Amino acid sequence: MSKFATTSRRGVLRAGLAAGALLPAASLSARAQGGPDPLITQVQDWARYTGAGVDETPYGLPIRFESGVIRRNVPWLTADPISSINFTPIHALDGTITPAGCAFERHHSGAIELAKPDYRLMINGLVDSPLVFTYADLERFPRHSGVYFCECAANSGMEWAGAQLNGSQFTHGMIHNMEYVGVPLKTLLAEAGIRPEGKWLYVEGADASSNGRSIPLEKALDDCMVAFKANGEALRMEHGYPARLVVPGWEGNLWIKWLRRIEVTSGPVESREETSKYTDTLDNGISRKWTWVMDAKSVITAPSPQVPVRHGKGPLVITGLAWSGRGAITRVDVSTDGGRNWRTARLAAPGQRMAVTRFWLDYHWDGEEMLLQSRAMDETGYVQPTKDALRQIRGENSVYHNNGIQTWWVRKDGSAENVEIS
Ligand SMILES: Nc1nc2c(c(=O)[nH]1)N[C@H]1C(S)=C(S)[C@@H](COP(=O)(O)O)O[C@H]1N2
Ligand SMILES: [Mo]
Repeated sequence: MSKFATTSRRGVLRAGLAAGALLPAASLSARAQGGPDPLITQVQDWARYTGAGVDETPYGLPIRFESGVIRRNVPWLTADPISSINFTPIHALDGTITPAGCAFERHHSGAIELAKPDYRLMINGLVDSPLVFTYADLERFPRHSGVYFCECAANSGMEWAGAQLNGSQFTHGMIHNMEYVGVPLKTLLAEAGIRPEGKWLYVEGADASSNGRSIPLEKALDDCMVAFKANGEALRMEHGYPARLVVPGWEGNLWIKWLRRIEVTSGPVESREETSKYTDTLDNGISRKWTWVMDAKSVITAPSPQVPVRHGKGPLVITGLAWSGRGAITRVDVSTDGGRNWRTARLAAPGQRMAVTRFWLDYHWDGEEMLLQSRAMDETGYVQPTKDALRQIRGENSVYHNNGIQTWWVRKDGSAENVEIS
């Protein structure tokens, strides 16, 4: 109804001003299109009528024109959506924070609905006093906040044998970056009191898979957190509502969702998730375990296969994401010729440790083909390797921890494809 209400005075005024202010641009566009642009010369419906009332969207979704910016999966990748993965549309985002509604999900036995009153967190094992916390208990401890990336160790795992999936969403979208609020794990552990023999934790979730993992005590006492808010609001069900473990810089599999139990142990449990899975089989057939840290990595999100260049030569913004589990990204270089020459990109907000960093390269495109690559460096001096260099160490039997340099081939018509150069 409100759409057909009488024009408000403010609406008319705003339309009048806008038309006046945009006149120089209107004459430009008239020249380009061979006629006056009605978007400039005529009052549009959105200025003629009032818009939606405040109560029509009590909790909003993106405007319908952005309905393609969604998590997507690769159907052939897993046998069943209950134990599967979908991908963050990183190609369509900018800045660094991942909106929760399109942040990738990975679960081993489905996402569970666990209400706050039913939530319990147990700490047992080598502690002075075994404890059980309710959700309300957790809220009474001093809180901590931090922005961290969570990357599944299998991110880019399909690319070991060569270029596979056409889009940064699919090659690099098993990552999200959110602002968490929660209680430092060390606070809760201190409450229980760790006995001297306690050197490791075994952490598990309330879901059927439990996703149990061993974490060395040193990391737990350093920067781990039991988080209950992400990007200001309660965690989404699929991300572990009402509480999950945040393990900054370490592989996503350790970020236990629906966290239900923390056992202090003297040694690692060697559970399924850290033996048969999440180990890295090397060229000689021997599997390396405890590859916890996510090494520095980057990807150009646009242009990329899902984001072709839609204009001719001239100004072109090349942008992407970089991150390192060892600290802050200090530099990102971009190549347009497959790694022969490099230019240093601009970092939007440098210095954010274990969080995603946005980079932009303000480029002048000559309209010729490009082989686009980005190369990240972190505060430890580590430089993101080429895929060839990585394969020399790791062989081709790996799945996890593929942080090799990605190449997009941009053709003269602006379309882009996932390729590898050697
Ligand atoms: N309880 C539980 N925690 C879990 C999982 C799970 O299946 N169950 N999956 C793990 C894996 S493999 C990853 S990569 C991350 C994914 O977190 P997300 O779903 O918020 O993206 O959660 C981890 N924590
Ligand atoms: Mo994962």
